[in-house]
Amino acid sequence: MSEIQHQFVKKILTSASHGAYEKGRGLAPSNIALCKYWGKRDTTLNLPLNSSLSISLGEKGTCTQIRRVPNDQFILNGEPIDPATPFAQRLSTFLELFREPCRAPGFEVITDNTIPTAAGLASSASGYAALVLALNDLAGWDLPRQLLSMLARLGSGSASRSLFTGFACWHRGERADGTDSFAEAIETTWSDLRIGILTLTEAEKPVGSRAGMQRTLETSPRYAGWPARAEVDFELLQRAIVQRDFETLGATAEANALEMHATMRAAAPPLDYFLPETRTHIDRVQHLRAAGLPIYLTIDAGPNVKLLFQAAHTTEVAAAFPALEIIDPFGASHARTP
Ligand code: 2P0
Repeated sequence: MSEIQHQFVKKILTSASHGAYEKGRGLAPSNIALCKYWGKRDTTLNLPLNSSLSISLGEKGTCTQIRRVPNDQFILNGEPIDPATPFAQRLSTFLELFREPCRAPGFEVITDNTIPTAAGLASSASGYAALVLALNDLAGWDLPRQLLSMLARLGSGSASRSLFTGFACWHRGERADGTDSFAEAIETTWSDLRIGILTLTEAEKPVGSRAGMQRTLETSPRYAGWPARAEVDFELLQRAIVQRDFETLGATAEANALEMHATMRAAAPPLDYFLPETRTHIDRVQHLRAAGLPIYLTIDAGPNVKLLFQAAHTTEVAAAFPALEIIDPFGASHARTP
């Protein structure tokens, strides 16, 4: 990791307490962006070109336990990870930032995901958020979540939003030093909102988000319009949440996702994350809506489709999509952010 990143971490940790415990633990939900993050203004500090807004996926996410050991050891879903894999290398590089502050030559990281890794269900988001929470616990920093969101951001941009349950927004910020690019919760609940997940494949995507967004930014002629468009959607979504305006929420999220994919497809070489079934599902959702069912969709950097609908329509939506996994993001069993 670069000196700039080390300095950034140092700055964030100036307000940290010091406890130093034997073990740390962190739990973070996955999140789905309704206004997508796609493109960076700074790749070192992971600063985005546009603000983004997400909803967390209840109990779907990552649980991570961490302790100090002489050399890094990673266990993912019960399986030891070969240190030579890109996954382990990215993790070790990120942990470089925390060896000195945690007085740890190495870290044992035991991580359990309840979502497939790298299948477009934002596992890097919950992964880096849970890791930062575990580090905060291990070192007794007792940092507020907004500051933790900036540390998680260095691991993966979307991880900044996974520090929160329910709706979260990640502000793009203006400053070059990255200190105003943080995420925070939108303090509200929307009890009849439902998310449906249509998992078409759990296979790893051919182009990761990081490389994909960079390619889009550098080569897609449509990208010039993206940051301003996303800021408009960000505002529309915030208003829709306050006003409980489901139609605006759904329509804005769907249009935002389809614009992101159109922008990616205009890249050179084109970036197309869809499978034929993805297109079939998009048609299906749009036909059902034209026939009067209030249902919308969003799609991340992968082929899987996520539906947005209200509890009153669960029976019709489940009948139309029998393989659907339905999530109640504000359900009573989901702990709220402390
Ligand atoms: C999002 N995605 O807002 C968008 C929509 C995927 C599609 O954030 O380079 O893994 O680690 O900051 O966070 C995925 O990008 O990228 C992502 P990095 P990240 O959820």
